[in-house]
This record gives sequence, C-alpha cells and structure tokens, in this order.
Amino acid sequence: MKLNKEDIQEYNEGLLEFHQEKLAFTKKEVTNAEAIIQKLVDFQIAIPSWALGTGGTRFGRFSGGGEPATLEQKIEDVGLLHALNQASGAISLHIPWDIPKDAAAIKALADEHGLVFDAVNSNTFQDQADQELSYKFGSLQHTDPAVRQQAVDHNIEVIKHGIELGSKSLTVWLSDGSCFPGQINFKKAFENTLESLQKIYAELPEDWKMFVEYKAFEPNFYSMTVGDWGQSLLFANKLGPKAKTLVDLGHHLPNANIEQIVSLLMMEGKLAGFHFNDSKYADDDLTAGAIKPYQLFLIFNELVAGMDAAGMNHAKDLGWMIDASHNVKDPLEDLLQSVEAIMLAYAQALSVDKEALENAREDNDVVVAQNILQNAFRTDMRALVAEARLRAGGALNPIGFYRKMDVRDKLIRERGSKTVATGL
Ligand SMILES: [Mn+2]
Repeated sequence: MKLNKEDIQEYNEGLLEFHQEKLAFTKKEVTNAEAIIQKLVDFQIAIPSWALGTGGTRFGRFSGGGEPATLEQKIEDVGLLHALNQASGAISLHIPWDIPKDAAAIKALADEHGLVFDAVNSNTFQDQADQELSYKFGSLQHTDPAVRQQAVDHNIEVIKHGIELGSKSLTVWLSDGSCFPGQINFKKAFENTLESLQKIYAELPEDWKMFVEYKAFEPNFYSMTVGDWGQSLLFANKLGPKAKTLVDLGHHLPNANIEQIVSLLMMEGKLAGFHFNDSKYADDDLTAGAIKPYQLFLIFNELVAGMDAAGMNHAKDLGWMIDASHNVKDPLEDLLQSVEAIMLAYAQALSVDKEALENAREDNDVVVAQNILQNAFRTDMRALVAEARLRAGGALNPIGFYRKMDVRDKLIRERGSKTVATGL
C-alpha cells in the first residue's frame, strides 16, 4: 500500500496551529534553529531489510501480522516509513535473506518510493540450506581454507548484488570467535580473518567502502575475532583506506564510553558509520533512545564535532542505519520511534555552542562545560524535528497518522496474519 500525500497534508492542517506555537517558542530558545531544520531535512537514516518483521528471542517470537514476505513488500514498508517521516530514504539489504532476483525492477520500485540502497550486508554467521561447508567453527577465520574461500566468495557475491543496486559499501559482521578457552589460536584466527578480508577488499569497486563491524560477545561467548573497536581498527588499518570501523551501539561491554570511541575513530578518519539501537544489559536491540537518550546525545555531540572538524557532509559521509529488533511492538511504529529519537539527539547536538564548550574546557571550568551539554540535552527539539518533516512533506505526527489510517490492519488484510519476514 501507499500513503496519499493529500491525506498527510489534511492531517497536518489539524495539528498546524499548536505546532507553530511550539516552533515559535523553540526558535526563541535555539538561536540556530533554521540551520538545524535544514540539516534535519537532509539527514536520512537507512532501514535494514531485516528489521521490518517481528523480532524474537530464543524463547519465542510473537508476530503481529502483515509482515512483508518478499523484498518488494519490504521496500514498500520502508516506502511507508519514508512517506511518514521523510527521513528513512534508504534501505540496507541483507544477503542471502533478500537477494534481488531482478535488480533493475527492484531498483525501479525503490526509486518509486524515493529510496536508495545503503550498505549491503553479508551473512556468514549461519548455514544456508544449499551451502556446501559449515560455518559452525567460523567463516573468515576458519582453520579450513576451503571454508574461508566459501565465505570470501559469498562476500564477493554480495558486492556484485550491491553494484547492481547502486550501493556503495559492504558491511561485514562476523560471528567468528570461540566459545571455550583453548578452542582457537587467537593469532591464527586473526591472520586467517585478515587474509580473507584482504581478498574481499581487493574486489571492492574504487568508490566503495568496507565497514568492519565489531561485537563483544554472542554468539561466541569466550572470544570474538572482531570483538571491539581496537580489533576492528587493526583490521581496517591493515586493509587500507576503504576499510573503516562500524559502531553498533549494542556491541560493547557494559558501560563502555562509546562517545570517546567515536571521537578517536573520527580523529583517525576511520569511522564508517553507525548502527543505532539501545540496550540495558547487552545487545538488546531496543528502540534508539529508549533507555539511554543522554548517551545518544553525547555520541551525536562527538559526531557533529568530528564531522565539522573534518569538513564532512553530515548526511552523506558516514553510514547511518538502524539495527534494532522489535519483539513486542509493531516494527514500523518502532522504527518511527527510533528515527525520531535519532533526529532529536542530532538536533540537540547541533544546538551546542561549540566555541563556548571549548573555552570552558580550556579553562578547566567543569561546571560550565557540563551545563552547556546538559542544557542542550534538556532543550525540547521536537518542534524542530516536526518542522523538518513538515517542510519535506512528511507527517507532523507520523505514528498518529499511521494509526489514523489503520496501516497495520490494511497490511494484515493485504498480506495475511501469518506472513513471516526473513530476518532475525
Ligand atoms: Mn549491527
């Protein structure tokens, strides 16, 4: 299904007066409000093709129905999100869950919804039905060169799909590691992985990047071969300029200072981009900003500072994607909440007086430095984010409109209550 622009406009008119009052108040408080609104209009966050269905845990999965069963339906769902918020204009495909059989037709459909293709993602963390050799003991790190080659070939195939769709990056997340002390030789596992990654890197087109994503634990529980940003950066530095480190917010040990990691990766020109989600305990994959919104803001504060210092385009030069799972919510509503939280944190970071902050730091005025950040975080930016959506043609209240139009019920009627989207 598709949303009608006129319906969105009519809905917005009913909310306009109150919105404009709020906006006028925020503009009094935030001196660079217009510049922030423009940056928000430009900012797009990719939606992964695996996040459109209900997620689950090893204890079960409770589908809400109407899930997209095909790649075409997944593109339609991202199209719905983009029509609502005008900030989800990209989709990130996971191979082999979403192999485009007719790339030209898929590209045309995406184009119809105003979507482009973000990073393509390979999968060597599970065995596929038609797969010859098993990844039970790793893929790119495997002791058997034939398994490593199979995993390399898969990644090269993913690059080829990406080229057909206009993607510009390959994200490699490996579950490689070990579950017990003594199981693997750490050095050999690293060297095998590096050699495998080098073979994949050699196949990247000139204007492509390789995103090396790290994760502290799970599914391996003793060691992960790309376990933290140090290991990822080591690989990225050895591989070359096209390889960079991808930060997934849920992939750290508890209480890691992610904003500091971001700052240093940017200093090195090695930050690839982000996978947004939130967590309380581990890789919980909850809605961005649901648990630690202040951390999300502090990360954006470093991102904006680092991007500005390097003269980067906020919207284009780093990869922005949501990587979350929705166990108890409508996936589309959850994704709308995540995008809103990311936009709010970004807007708050854009409002920070960088010069005043740097002066306070130089003077060791701890109180002023802390206040500058906390004041920005405590400023209500919802009207600016809504205004950006309004100017771009989206809904003032995306979830409100989604519910008013009974979108989920319509999807259930269209697709049935038993469809299952491929994914996690
Ligand atoms: Mn991720």
